[in-house]
Amino acid sequence: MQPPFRLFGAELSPYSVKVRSYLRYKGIAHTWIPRGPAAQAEFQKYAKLPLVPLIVGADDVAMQDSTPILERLEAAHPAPSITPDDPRAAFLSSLIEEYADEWLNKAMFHFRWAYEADQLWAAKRIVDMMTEGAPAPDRRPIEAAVRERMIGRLSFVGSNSLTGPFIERSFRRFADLLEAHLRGRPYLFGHRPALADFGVFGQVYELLSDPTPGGILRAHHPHVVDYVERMLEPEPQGEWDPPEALAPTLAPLLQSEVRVFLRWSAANAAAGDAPYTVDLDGAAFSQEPQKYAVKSLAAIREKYRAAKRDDLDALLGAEAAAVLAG
Ligand SMILES: N[C@@H](CCC(=O)N[C@@H](CS)C(=O)NCC(=O)O)C(=O)O
Repeated sequence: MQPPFRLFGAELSPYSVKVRSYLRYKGIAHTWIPRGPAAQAEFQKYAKLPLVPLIVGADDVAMQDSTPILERLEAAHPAPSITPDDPRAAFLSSLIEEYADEWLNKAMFHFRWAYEADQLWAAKRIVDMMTEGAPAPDRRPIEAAVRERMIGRLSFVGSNSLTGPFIERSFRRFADLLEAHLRGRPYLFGHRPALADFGVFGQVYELLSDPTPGGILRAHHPHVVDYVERMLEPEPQGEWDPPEALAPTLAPLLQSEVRVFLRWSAANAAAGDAPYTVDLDGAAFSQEPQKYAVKSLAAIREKYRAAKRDDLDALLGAEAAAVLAG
């Protein structure tokens, strides 16, 4: 038997729990290694960037970045596939994963570090990871330092006093649309999880674990809460739904939230190195460019070129299709 993969991750990292759920779904043997001091030397030996998740195989080959990690593992472990049979659904699954990684993450990070109750809870959990359960003489200054450092990073995802209300409205709309879609099926594309589910799960798992967004979800989105539970240990429950069956509740999500995300992403890519402002349905959204999203937009545009057809564009709506066409 192959020795298991070693997955260095953090419970508070959406991209780490995304990869962990994927490995569980595939039945790929792995050891989850929390990124604390005990793992630091080994982490540094393999990591090219100081980021989790980091996964190391039996061959000692290390991979970082959750999307290519899933793509490469999927090539080596094709069954059960996380790619819907229908090529339109397969593209939409990649697009919704991109939306989750690059846009839903704004809501996740914003709620965690903009509200006092959420800041205190997240800083406590991070210090728990740093101290690995060992009694710390006085944790308070460490928690205060973590809190201050992370609040300072809000601007990296574009959260500020002007964009905050927009990010929150966008999250609530997304949660309402996801709730409606999941009333009819256990996973985004039917009765088995697709790439998009792993991306969405990672972010929503974190949102559910924080007091403010978790409170919103628990009060109004019972199907989303069940979905997060299900995605922790996903199991196939049947077949993919055809796009025609998905359309009544998936097209509204694509034509509202995913469209707004793509408009932002196009502006982010066009901005170069300078801070920019983009009009998002009447709201001025200002931030510093996010470099990773420029690369991932180029990758999703490439996939769109291969998948493009009229009945895909009808699901996406004209504006989203135009952004994807570049
Ligand atoms: N695009 C990367 C993003 C990875 C990432 O941003 N990881 C964060 C945690 S979610 C991180 O490690 N930040 C540095 C730190 O926590 O020390 C992926 O999909 O894996």
